[in-house]
Amino acid sequence: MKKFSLYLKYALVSVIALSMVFVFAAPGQAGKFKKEYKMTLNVGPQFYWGMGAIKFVELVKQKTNGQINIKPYYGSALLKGAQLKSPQIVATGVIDCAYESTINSSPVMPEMNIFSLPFFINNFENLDKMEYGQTGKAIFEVMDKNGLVGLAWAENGFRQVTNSKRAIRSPQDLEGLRLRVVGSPIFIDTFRQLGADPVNMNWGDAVTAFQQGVVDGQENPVGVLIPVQIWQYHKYATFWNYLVDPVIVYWNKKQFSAFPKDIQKAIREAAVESARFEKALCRAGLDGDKSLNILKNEFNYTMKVPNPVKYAESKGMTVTFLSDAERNAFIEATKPLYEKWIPKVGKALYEKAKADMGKP
Ligand code: X2X
Repeated sequence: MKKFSLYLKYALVSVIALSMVFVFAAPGQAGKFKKEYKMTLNVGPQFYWGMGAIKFVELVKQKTNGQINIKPYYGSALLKGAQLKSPQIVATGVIDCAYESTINSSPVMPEMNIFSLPFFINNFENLDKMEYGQTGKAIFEVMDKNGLVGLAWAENGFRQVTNSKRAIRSPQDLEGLRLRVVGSPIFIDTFRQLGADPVNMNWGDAVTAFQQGVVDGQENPVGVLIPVQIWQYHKYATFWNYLVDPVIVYWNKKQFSAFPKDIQKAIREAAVESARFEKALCRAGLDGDKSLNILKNEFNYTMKVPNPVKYAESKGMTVTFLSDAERNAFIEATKPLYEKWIPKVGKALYEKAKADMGKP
Protein backbone atom coordinates (compact mmCIF):
# COMPACT_ATOMS: atom_id res chain seq x y z
CA MET A 1 0.00 0.00 0.00
CA LYS A 2 2.82 2.35 0.97
CA LYS A 3 4.73 1.36 -2.17
CA PHE A 4 1.64 2.00 -4.28
CA SER A 5 1.13 5.54 -2.96
CA LEU A 6 4.81 6.22 -3.63
CA TYR A 7 4.27 5.14 -7.26
CA LEU A 8 1.24 7.36 -7.41
CA LYS A 9 3.26 10.26 -6.11
CA TYR A 10 5.97 9.64 -8.74
CA ALA A 11 3.37 9.35 -11.45
CA LEU A 12 1.72 12.58 -10.38
CA VAL A 13 5.01 14.44 -10.19
CA SER A 14 5.93 13.16 -13.68
CA VAL A 15 2.62 14.25 -15.15
CA ILE A 16 2.98 17.70 -13.65
CA ALA A 17 6.58 18.00 -14.85
CA LEU A 18 5.64 16.86 -18.35
CA SER A 19 2.71 19.23 -18.62
CA MET A 20 4.98 22.07 -17.55
CA VAL A 21 7.34 21.22 -20.41
CA PHE A 22 4.40 21.42 -22.80
CA VAL A 23 3.18 24.69 -21.39
CA PHE A 24 6.57 26.34 -21.71
CA ALA A 25 7.23 24.95 -25.17
CA ALA A 26 3.83 26.05 -26.46
CA PRO A 27 3.89 28.37 -29.47
CA GLY A 28 4.36 31.99 -28.55
CA GLN A 29 6.33 31.17 -25.43
CA ALA A 30 9.95 32.09 -24.81
CA GLY A 31 11.30 28.55 -25.20
CA LYS A 32 10.38 28.60 -28.86
CA PHE A 33 12.95 31.21 -29.83
CA LYS A 34 16.70 30.99 -30.09
CA LYS A 35 18.62 32.31 -27.13
CA GLU A 36 20.41 34.68 -29.44
CA TYR A 37 19.97 35.83 -33.04
CA LYS A 38 23.15 36.76 -34.85
CA MET A 39 23.30 40.03 -36.77
CA THR A 40 26.09 41.05 -39.12
CA LEU A 41 27.21 44.56 -40.00
CA ASN A 42 30.39 45.78 -41.62
CA VAL A 43 31.28 48.63 -39.28
CA GLY A 44 31.79 49.11 -35.56
CA PRO A 45 29.42 50.46 -32.90
CA GLN A 46 30.83 54.00 -33.02
CA PHE A 47 29.81 54.55 -36.66
CA TYR A 48 26.39 56.10 -37.27
CA TRP A 49 25.28 52.94 -39.01
CA GLY A 50 26.54 50.91 -36.02
CA MET A 51 24.57 53.15 -33.67
CA GLY A 52 21.45 52.46 -35.73
CA ALA A 53 22.07 48.73 -35.46
CA ILE A 54 22.32 49.02 -31.67
CA LYS A 55 19.03 50.92 -31.64
CA PHE A 56 17.46 48.06 -33.61
CA VAL A 57 18.71 45.48 -31.09
CA GLU A 58 17.29 47.51 -28.19
CA LEU A 59 13.94 48.14 -29.87
CA VAL A 60 13.49 44.51 -30.88
CA LYS A 61 14.11 43.41 -27.32
CA GLN A 62 11.71 46.03 -25.99
CA LYS A 63 8.95 45.42 -28.52
CA THR A 64 9.09 41.62 -28.13
CA ASN A 65 9.16 41.80 -24.31
CA GLY A 66 12.62 40.31 -24.24
CA GLN A 67 11.68 37.31 -26.36
CA ILE A 68 13.97 38.15 -29.29
CA ASN A 69 17.57 38.92 -28.45
CA ILE A 70 19.92 39.95 -31.21
CA LYS A 71 23.67 39.98 -30.89
CA PRO A 72 25.48 42.31 -33.30
CA TYR A 73 28.73 41.12 -34.85
CA TYR A 74 30.67 44.18 -35.95
CA GLY A 75 33.26 44.50 -38.68
CA SER A 76 31.81 41.49 -40.56
CA ALA A 77 33.45 39.39 -37.82
CA LEU A 78 31.43 36.28 -38.64
CA LEU A 79 32.59 36.60 -42.26
CA LYS A 80 36.24 37.13 -41.34
CA GLY A 81 35.88 40.61 -42.76
CA ALA A 82 34.55 39.45 -46.14
CA GLN A 83 31.90 42.15 -46.26
CA LEU A 84 30.48 41.20 -49.66
CA LYS A 85 29.39 37.76 -48.43
CA SER A 86 26.74 39.01 -45.98
CA PRO A 87 23.57 38.35 -48.01
CA GLN A 88 24.60 34.81 -48.96
CA ILE A 89 25.31 33.83 -45.40
CA VAL A 90 22.11 35.38 -44.06
CA ALA A 91 20.21 33.52 -46.80
CA THR A 92 21.63 30.22 -45.50
CA GLY A 93 20.51 31.10 -41.96
CA VAL A 94 24.00 30.71 -40.45
CA ILE A 95 23.63 34.41 -39.63
CA ASP A 96 20.04 35.40 -38.84
CA CYS A 97 19.88 39.03 -39.86
CA ALA A 98 21.86 42.03 -41.06
CA TYR A 99 22.05 45.81 -40.88
CA GLU A 100 23.94 46.11 -44.13
CA SER A 101 24.94 48.37 -46.96
CA THR A 102 23.44 47.80 -50.41
CA ILE A 103 26.99 47.97 -51.77
CA ASN A 104 27.85 44.87 -49.80
CA SER A 105 24.89 43.07 -51.36
CA SER A 106 25.59 44.20 -54.91
CA PRO A 107 27.81 41.31 -56.04
CA VAL A 108 25.02 38.85 -55.08
CA MET A 109 22.13 41.07 -56.22
CA PRO A 110 23.37 43.29 -59.07
CA GLU A 111 20.12 45.30 -58.90
CA MET A 112 21.58 46.99 -55.80
CA ASN A 113 23.99 48.81 -58.11
CA ILE A 114 21.13 51.14 -58.98
CA PHE A 115 22.38 53.22 -56.03
CA SER A 116 25.97 53.11 -57.29
CA LEU A 117 25.44 54.55 -60.76
CA PRO A 118 27.67 57.63 -60.59
CA PHE A 119 25.90 61.02 -60.39
CA PHE A 120 22.46 59.43 -60.81
CA ILE A 121 20.65 60.18 -57.54
CA ASN A 122 22.32 63.33 -56.14
CA ASN A 123 20.16 64.21 -53.14
CA PHE A 124 18.11 62.91 -50.22
CA GLU A 125 14.76 63.77 -51.83
CA ASN A 126 15.53 61.61 -54.85
CA LEU A 127 16.76 58.80 -52.65
CA ASP A 128 13.63 58.82 -50.48
CA LYS A 129 11.43 58.83 -53.57
CA MET A 130 13.23 55.72 -54.78
CA GLU A 131 13.29 53.84 -51.49
CA TYR A 132 9.62 54.43 -50.76
CA GLY A 133 8.60 54.15 -54.41
CA GLN A 134 8.69 51.48 -57.10
CA THR A 135 12.45 51.07 -56.86
CA GLY A 136 12.46 50.14 -53.18
CA LYS A 137 9.62 47.70 -53.73
CA ALA A 138 11.46 46.05 -56.62
CA ILE A 139 14.65 45.76 -54.56
CA PHE A 140 12.78 44.06 -51.70
CA GLU A 141 11.29 41.64 -54.26
CA VAL A 142 14.78 40.78 -55.46
CA MET A 143 15.78 40.13 -51.84
CA ASP A 144 12.74 37.91 -51.37
CA LYS A 145 13.83 35.79 -54.35
CA ASN A 146 17.22 35.49 -52.67
CA GLY A 147 15.78 34.18 -49.39
CA LEU A 148 15.85 37.50 -47.52
CA VAL A 149 13.14 39.72 -46.05
CA GLY A 150 13.85 43.45 -46.36
CA LEU A 151 12.51 45.19 -43.26
CA ALA A 152 13.54 48.84 -43.54
CA TRP A 153 15.71 51.37 -45.36
CA ALA A 154 18.47 52.82 -43.25
CA GLU A 155 21.53 54.60 -44.61
CA ASN A 156 25.27 54.94 -44.80
CA GLY A 157 24.91 58.00 -46.97
CA PHE A 158 26.15 59.87 -50.00
CA ARG A 159 29.78 58.98 -50.48
CA GLN A 160 32.51 61.63 -50.58
CA VAL A 161 36.10 61.24 -51.69
CA THR A 162 39.07 62.05 -49.45
CA ASN A 163 42.83 61.93 -50.09
CA SER A 164 46.19 63.08 -48.82
CA LYS A 165 47.50 64.68 -52.04
CA ARG A 166 45.30 67.44 -53.42
CA ALA A 167 41.85 68.98 -53.66
CA ILE A 168 39.79 67.20 -56.32
CA ARG A 169 37.80 69.44 -58.65
CA SER A 170 38.12 67.64 -61.97
CA PRO A 171 38.69 64.12 -63.32
CA GLN A 172 42.29 65.24 -64.05
CA ASP A 173 42.82 65.78 -60.34
CA LEU A 174 42.08 62.09 -59.76
CA GLU A 175 44.66 60.94 -62.25
CA GLY A 176 47.05 58.37 -60.79
CA LEU A 177 45.62 58.65 -57.26
CA ARG A 178 45.68 55.30 -55.51
CA LEU A 179 42.26 54.97 -53.91
CA ARG A 180 40.91 52.27 -51.65
CA VAL A 181 37.50 51.19 -52.85
CA VAL A 182 35.09 48.52 -51.71
CA GLY A 183 35.39 45.25 -53.71
CA SER A 184 32.15 45.78 -55.63
CA PRO A 185 33.11 45.86 -59.35
CA ILE A 186 31.27 49.08 -60.27
CA PHE A 187 33.62 51.00 -57.94
CA ILE A 188 36.74 49.74 -59.70
CA ASP A 189 35.11 50.56 -63.06
CA THR A 190 34.14 54.08 -61.98
CA PHE A 191 37.54 55.10 -60.68
CA ARG A 192 39.39 53.51 -63.59
CA GLN A 193 37.10 55.42 -65.92
CA LEU A 194 38.04 58.61 -64.06
CA GLY A 195 41.76 57.89 -64.43
CA ALA A 196 42.47 56.98 -60.80
CA ASP A 197 44.22 53.82 -59.62
CA PRO A 198 41.59 52.03 -57.49
CA VAL A 199 42.52 49.13 -55.23
CA ASN A 200 39.79 47.07 -53.65
CA MET A 201 40.05 46.17 -50.03
CA ASN A 202 37.73 45.13 -47.23
CA TRP A 203 36.92 47.91 -44.82
CA GLY A 204 38.62 45.83 -42.12
CA ASP A 205 41.96 46.36 -43.86
CA ALA A 206 41.35 49.88 -45.09
CA VAL A 207 42.23 51.91 -42.00
CA THR A 208 45.66 50.23 -41.74
CA ALA A 209 46.17 51.06 -45.40
CA PHE A 210 45.35 54.74 -44.67
CA GLN A 211 47.71 54.73 -41.69
CA GLN A 212 50.55 53.23 -43.64
CA GLY A 213 49.92 55.42 -46.66
CA VAL A 214 49.52 52.32 -48.86
CA VAL A 215 46.72 54.26 -50.54
CA ASP A 216 46.37 58.00 -51.17
CA GLY A 217 42.67 58.17 -50.54
CA GLN A 218 39.25 56.53 -50.28
CA GLU A 219 35.55 57.32 -50.50
CA ASN A 220 32.89 57.02 -47.77
CA PRO A 221 30.00 59.01 -46.26
CA VAL A 222 30.28 61.31 -43.21
CA GLY A 223 28.82 58.59 -40.99
CA VAL A 224 32.12 56.79 -41.53
CA LEU A 225 34.47 59.74 -42.11
CA ILE A 226 33.72 61.51 -38.83
CA PRO A 227 33.88 58.46 -36.49
CA VAL A 228 37.06 57.19 -38.20
CA GLN A 229 38.58 60.70 -37.98
CA ILE A 230 39.65 60.65 -41.57
CA TRP A 231 41.60 63.94 -41.14
CA GLN A 232 44.27 61.90 -39.39
CA TYR A 233 45.15 60.48 -42.80
CA HIS A 234 43.69 62.76 -45.46
CA LYS A 235 43.71 66.53 -45.71
CA TYR A 236 41.37 66.86 -48.68
CA ALA A 237 37.69 65.98 -49.07
CA THR A 238 35.45 66.60 -52.04
CA PHE A 239 31.76 66.53 -51.17
CA TRP A 240 30.33 65.50 -54.53
CA ASN A 241 27.45 63.14 -53.52
CA TYR A 242 28.52 61.03 -56.50
CA LEU A 243 26.52 58.02 -55.34
CA VAL A 244 24.62 56.84 -52.33
CA ASP A 245 24.90 53.89 -50.02
CA PRO A 246 21.63 52.85 -48.40
CA VAL A 247 21.64 50.31 -45.59
CA ILE A 248 18.90 47.69 -45.46
CA VAL A 249 17.73 45.92 -42.32
CA TYR A 250 17.03 42.36 -43.40
CA TRP A 251 16.35 38.89 -42.05
CA ASN A 252 16.60 35.31 -43.24
CA LYS A 253 13.26 34.71 -44.97
CA LYS A 254 12.54 31.16 -43.82
CA GLN A 255 13.14 32.06 -40.24
CA PHE A 256 11.29 35.37 -40.35
CA SER A 257 8.22 33.77 -41.97
CA ALA A 258 8.11 31.17 -39.20
CA PHE A 259 7.89 33.82 -36.46
CA PRO A 260 4.41 34.40 -34.99
CA LYS A 261 2.71 37.43 -36.53
CA ASP A 262 3.08 39.60 -33.43
CA ILE A 263 6.83 38.97 -33.39
CA GLN A 264 7.12 39.78 -37.10
CA LYS A 265 5.25 43.01 -36.51
CA ALA A 266 7.44 43.97 -33.56
CA ILE A 267 10.65 43.31 -35.51
CA ARG A 268 9.39 45.29 -38.51
CA GLU A 269 8.46 48.24 -36.32
CA ALA A 270 11.84 48.12 -34.60
CA ALA A 271 13.59 48.09 -37.98
CA VAL A 272 11.63 51.08 -39.26
CA GLU A 273 12.08 53.10 -36.07
CA SER A 274 15.80 52.36 -35.78
CA ALA A 275 16.24 53.25 -39.45
CA ARG A 276 14.57 56.61 -38.90
CA PHE A 277 17.02 57.32 -36.09
CA GLU A 278 19.98 56.05 -38.08
CA LYS A 279 19.12 58.00 -41.23
CA ALA A 280 18.83 61.15 -39.15
CA LEU A 281 22.32 60.55 -37.69
CA CYS A 282 23.75 60.15 -41.19
CA ARG A 283 21.95 63.21 -42.58
CA ALA A 284 22.44 65.50 -39.57
CA GLY A 285 23.82 68.84 -40.65
CA LEU A 286 23.47 67.93 -44.32
CA ASP A 287 19.75 68.62 -44.72
CA GLY A 288 19.36 71.89 -42.83
CA ASP A 289 17.73 71.34 -39.43
CA LYS A 290 15.47 68.50 -40.54
CA SER A 291 17.45 65.51 -39.24
CA LEU A 292 18.81 67.38 -36.23
CA ASN A 293 15.20 68.05 -35.20
CA ILE A 294 14.13 64.44 -35.76
CA LEU A 295 16.93 63.35 -33.43
CA LYS A 296 16.04 65.90 -30.80
CA ASN A 297 12.25 65.73 -30.92
CA GLU A 298 11.66 62.05 -31.64
CA PHE A 299 14.66 60.41 -30.02
CA ASN A 300 15.74 62.91 -27.38
CA TYR A 301 19.20 62.73 -28.92
CA THR A 302 21.57 65.66 -29.31
CA MET A 303 23.92 65.20 -32.22
CA LYS A 304 27.55 65.41 -31.18
CA VAL A 305 28.68 66.63 -34.59
CA PRO A 306 25.81 68.80 -35.79
CA ASN A 307 27.77 70.15 -38.75
CA PRO A 308 30.09 67.53 -40.27
CA VAL A 309 31.57 69.87 -42.89
CA LYS A 310 32.50 72.57 -40.38
CA TYR A 311 33.77 69.92 -38.01
CA ALA A 312 36.07 68.38 -40.64
CA GLU A 313 37.31 71.87 -41.49
CA SER A 314 37.97 72.59 -37.83
CA LYS A 315 40.18 69.50 -37.85
CA GLY A 316 42.24 70.98 -40.65
CA MET A 317 40.57 69.45 -43.69
CA THR A 318 40.02 71.33 -46.91
CA VAL A 319 36.47 70.53 -47.98
CA THR A 320 35.66 71.16 -51.64
CA PHE A 321 32.22 71.49 -53.23
CA LEU A 322 31.87 71.33 -57.01
CA SER A 323 30.37 74.05 -59.16
CA ASP A 324 27.81 72.93 -61.75
CA ALA A 325 30.43 73.08 -64.49
CA GLU A 326 32.88 71.02 -62.46
CA ARG A 327 30.19 68.51 -61.69
CA ASN A 328 29.27 68.25 -65.36
CA ALA A 329 32.83 67.26 -66.22
CA PHE A 330 32.49 64.26 -63.89
CA ILE A 331 29.06 63.41 -65.28
CA GLU A 332 30.45 63.41 -68.84
CA ALA A 333 33.48 61.36 -67.82
CA THR A 334 31.39 58.64 -66.16
CA LYS A 335 28.69 58.38 -68.85
CA PRO A 336 30.22 55.31 -70.56
CA LEU A 337 29.64 53.33 -67.35
CA TYR A 338 25.90 53.47 -67.87
CA GLU A 339 26.11 51.39 -71.04
CA LYS A 340 27.84 48.60 -69.20
CA TRP A 341 25.96 48.81 -65.91
CA ILE A 342 22.32 49.45 -66.83
CA PRO A 343 21.98 45.94 -68.34
CA LYS A 344 23.42 44.48 -65.12
CA VAL A 345 21.12 46.54 -62.90
CA GLY A 346 18.21 45.81 -65.26
CA LYS A 347 16.72 48.32 -67.66
CA ALA A 348 13.27 48.01 -66.06
CA LEU A 349 14.63 48.88 -62.62
CA TYR A 350 16.59 51.81 -64.06
CA GLU A 351 13.37 53.13 -65.60
CA LYS A 352 11.53 52.71 -62.30
CA ALA A 353 14.24 54.68 -60.51
CA LYS A 354 14.00 57.50 -63.04
CA ALA A 355 10.22 57.52 -62.77
CA ASP A 356 10.39 57.63 -58.96
CA MET A 357 12.74 60.63 -59.13
CA GLY A 358 10.70 62.30 -61.85
CA LYS A 359 13.68 62.31 -64.22
CA PRO A 360 13.13 62.22 -67.98
O1 X2X B 1 33.59 49.35 -47.09
C1 X2X B 1 33.13 50.49 -47.01
O2 X2X B 1 33.65 51.45 -47.58
C2 X2X B 1 31.87 50.72 -46.21
C3 X2X B 1 32.22 50.69 -44.74
O3 X2X B 1 31.34 51.95 -46.53
C4 X2X B 1 30.91 49.65 -46.59
O4 X2X B 1 30.72 48.70 -45.89
C5 X2X B 1 30.21 49.76 -47.88
